[in-house]
Amino acid sequence: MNPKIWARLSILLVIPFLFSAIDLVHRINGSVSEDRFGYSIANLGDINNDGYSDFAVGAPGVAQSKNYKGRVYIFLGGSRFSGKPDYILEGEKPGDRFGSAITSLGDIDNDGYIDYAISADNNGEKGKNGGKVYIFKGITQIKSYSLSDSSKITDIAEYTLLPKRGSEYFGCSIAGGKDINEDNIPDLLIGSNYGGEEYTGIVYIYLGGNFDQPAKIIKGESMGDLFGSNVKIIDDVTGDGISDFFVGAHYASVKGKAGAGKLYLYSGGTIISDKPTLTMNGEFENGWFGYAFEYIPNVYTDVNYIASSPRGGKEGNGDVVFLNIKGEIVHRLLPLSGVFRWGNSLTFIPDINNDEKNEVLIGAPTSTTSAGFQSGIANIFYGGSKFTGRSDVNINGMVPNGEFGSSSTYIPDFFSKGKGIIVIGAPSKGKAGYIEVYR
Ligand SMILES: [Ca+2]
Ligand SMILES: [Ca+2]
Ligand SMILES: [Ca+2]
Ligand SMILES: [Ca+2]
Repeated sequence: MNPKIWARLSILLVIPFLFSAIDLVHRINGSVSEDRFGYSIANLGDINNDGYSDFAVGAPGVAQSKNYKGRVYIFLGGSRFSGKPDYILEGEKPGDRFGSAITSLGDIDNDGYIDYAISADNNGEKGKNGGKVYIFKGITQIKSYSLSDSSKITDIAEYTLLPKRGSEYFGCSIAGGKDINEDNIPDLLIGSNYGGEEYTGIVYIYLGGNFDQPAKIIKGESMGDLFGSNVKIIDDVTGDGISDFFVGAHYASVKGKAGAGKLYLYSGGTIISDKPTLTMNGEFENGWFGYAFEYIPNVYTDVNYIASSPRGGKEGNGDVVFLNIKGEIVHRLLPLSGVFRWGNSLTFIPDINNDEKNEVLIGAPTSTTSAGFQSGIANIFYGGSKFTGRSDVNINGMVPNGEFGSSSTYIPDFFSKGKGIIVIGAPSKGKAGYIEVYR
């Protein structure tokens, strides 16, 4: 064989193995102690309409902070990535926790620029800890904003949304970017986990880009359920072509077990029903089932969803289950020793090792590793035709109390079409948080 041809062939043979690993691109640190940088991470979509997806990292700070308002760092995608934020936004008042949750809204005004929402779940405008959500359109407004001058976040937000009363924690979760009522305009869900007349927790639904008032409110079942702690809009799973959505209530009682947790699936439609299509129940007292969940199509053949009880399992250090379309558990993955809060974050990742199966990331932020107490871990499982229960990539946190793996998100098309990144957050107790960016 011609040696030159042989050399080219071996490169072709090696490439698939190179793709099976992921590489650290940047580690990015927060700016001040207890900023909780990396508490929330969101794929915004393309907010500046340049073809590359952009992302945001929330650094909301701690509740009752006396001097820190909360910040959101926006990173624009492109063929070069410096690791420096392109924009930094700041909340209104100390203790607001601006950046507690962030979501893409899709292009609600159809101008080609993707829009997005940021919450401050401890904002006090409607009463202490009422919460507030800010809607931003594309990038034009934030270009005129600067932390160093007096410009306020309310001057550049297109709309601001408030709860009915104080103590709701309105915006503890937010989800948008997909159309749930078939009017071709993406919609917005806002969780208020102490909201409602009976303090069950509620979810506000804003439809069709109309933010004057919610089109609908869905309530939890019982007082203290923390219904709406987590919300997520997913592609259609009910077969009618309309996107559906999940709501978690991780403190709900199940058969007398306090804090076992519940997870509800609601069907999108021209009329959205209060009645969930599917209810999944936690099994462990104080296990917090429904704290994290994800729709994971085409990871394993028999699996549709992943959900966790991060304080469940026999030892209370977490339990992760894989469920089929009917919400039945088909696989269970228990944590290894030293792993805590197993399943605190769960993230769907489209195929990265080119085997035409998607992947899933499981974070366990209070795990103890060689880096120290509660340094945290993140494990990536490459999908396959068979469930093996073995993780393919293990990433350890770097610092004690870093809580690496608290949050994670996949950002598609960040470097170019088809070249995405995985961003993992370590909001860190007692110091500035950090994120790691992998490609
Ligand atoms: Ca962009
Ligand atoms: Ca837009
Ligand atoms: Ca809609
Ligand atoms: Ca549907």
